[in-house]
Amino acid sequence: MNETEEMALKCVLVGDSAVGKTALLVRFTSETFPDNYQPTVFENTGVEVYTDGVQINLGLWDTAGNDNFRQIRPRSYHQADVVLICYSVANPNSLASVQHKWIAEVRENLPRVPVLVVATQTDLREMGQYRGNCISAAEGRRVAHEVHAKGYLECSSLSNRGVQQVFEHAVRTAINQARKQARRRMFSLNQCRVF
Ligand SMILES: Nc1nc2c(ncn2[C@@H]2O[C@H](COP(=O)(O)OP(=O)(O)OP(=O)(O)O)[C@@H](O)[C@H]2O)c(=O)[nH]1
Ligand SMILES: [Mg+2]
Repeated sequence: MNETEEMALKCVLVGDSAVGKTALLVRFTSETFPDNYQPTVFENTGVEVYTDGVQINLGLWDTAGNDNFRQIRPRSYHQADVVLICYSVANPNSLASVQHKWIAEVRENLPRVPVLVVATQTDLREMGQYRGNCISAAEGRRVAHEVHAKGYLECSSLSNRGVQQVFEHAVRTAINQARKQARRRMFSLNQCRVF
């Protein structure tokens, strides 16, 4: 990331198959919702966003939840600034995977990059066969805390709730991390001068 007037950030989405990573990206970038499920292999796109008057070129990297493509994922992690680990509130296995699979894989590839846990498909709490059996926000937040995520967000791409906030939060988190690192670099430079 370079911190000039125009900034470039890379955001990677991971999580189990069919939790709604692609739908989240499609909703955010094109204001539409893809009904049909087409498993992702590897995709990336970019959008321009503005945060606090700074223009940011936000690279969005979609990955495959399916483990047949796990060899490809490290390419997506390369030089990422923030990672969104997604799970579906209607799928308890996908939340278990956040704890038992995704955080380990992300940390192996990106030991210090901030992670956000993102709950998807929250509309299913209110309608359909999963109504009444979905994972609560409190449970999701507990897991986010356990994996030392920098934040926890909820969204529904279908009903377009919380989508914008996910990416706003991702951008702010990445910027904060970059500023912290810059301060640390400055501090160690000053120490070099003192000793
Ligand atoms: N009800 C509901 N369904 C959703 C939502 N988001 C995605 N879906 C549906 O869930 C299915 C899977 O969505 P995808 O976005 O393709 O899932 P994915 O996580 O990208 O899956 P992989 O590419 O295999 O890793 C599709 O049929 C979507 O229409 C949502 O917010 N609410
Ligand atoms: Mg996908």
